[in-house]
Amino acid sequence: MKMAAMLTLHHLNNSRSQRVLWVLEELDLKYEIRRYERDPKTLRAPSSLTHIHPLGKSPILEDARDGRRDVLAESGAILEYVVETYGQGRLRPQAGSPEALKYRFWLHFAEGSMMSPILIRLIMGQVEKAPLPFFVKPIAKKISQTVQEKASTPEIKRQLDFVETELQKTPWLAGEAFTAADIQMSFPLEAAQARGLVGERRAIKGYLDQLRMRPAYQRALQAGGPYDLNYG
Ligand SMILES: N[C@@H](CCC(=O)N[C@@H](CS)C(=O)NCC(=O)O)C(=O)O
Repeated sequence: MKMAAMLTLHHLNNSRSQRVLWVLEELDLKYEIRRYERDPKTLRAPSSLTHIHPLGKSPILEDARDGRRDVLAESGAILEYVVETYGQGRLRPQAGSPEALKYRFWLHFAEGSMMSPILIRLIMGQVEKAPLPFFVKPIAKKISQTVQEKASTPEIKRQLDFVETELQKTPWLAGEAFTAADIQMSFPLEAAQARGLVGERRAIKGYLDQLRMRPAYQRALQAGGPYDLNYG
């Protein structure tokens, strides 16, 4: 049975907020969605989000319970909170186990390390496509390529190779059981795949297929609306 309504997700289209929807669906929690649309030109979130949290980024989760109202930002922190508060032991390994160490690692790695080179690549791609005077374009392209060669491409490769090796050992990132760390890692991995970066890494490809087959993943997609991974 769903719990009493107390959770409100401030959801931006095409965003990391999709993962919060997914964890809420996995746990069969009742929640409300407030929708926000990116500016079609700048892709930025509307300023109304800053009224909910000063950073103005999505996801933001509000939880009103026991006479208090908490406003949470940062997807990894939100997932951890939801699982700890409402999971009743689901979606996380037993505290103190080796799996719990892995769980924590992947929860942090997704945003703390893996998204950075992907975002550098995205931004550099935008620099190359920007409407610039024709004589500046080759310079912009050169800068973009140099930054990518030095800062993002080798890093993305190293990270994906690492994920691939880990997924050859166990079906899920924290071990034998699916956890919220898999939800958190789905975004950088799907973003990498959408950019053709996963290549022939079979363990990652199979893993992503498994993630997408989960009914809660699909319900979250229906609830969240359009989901295009070519956004930051
Ligand atoms: N590390 C943060 C990133 C939050 C973030 O950058 N969200 C993006 C959407 S994926 C956003 O709100 N972008 C719109 C903007 O910056 O105006 C998290 O995982 O929650």
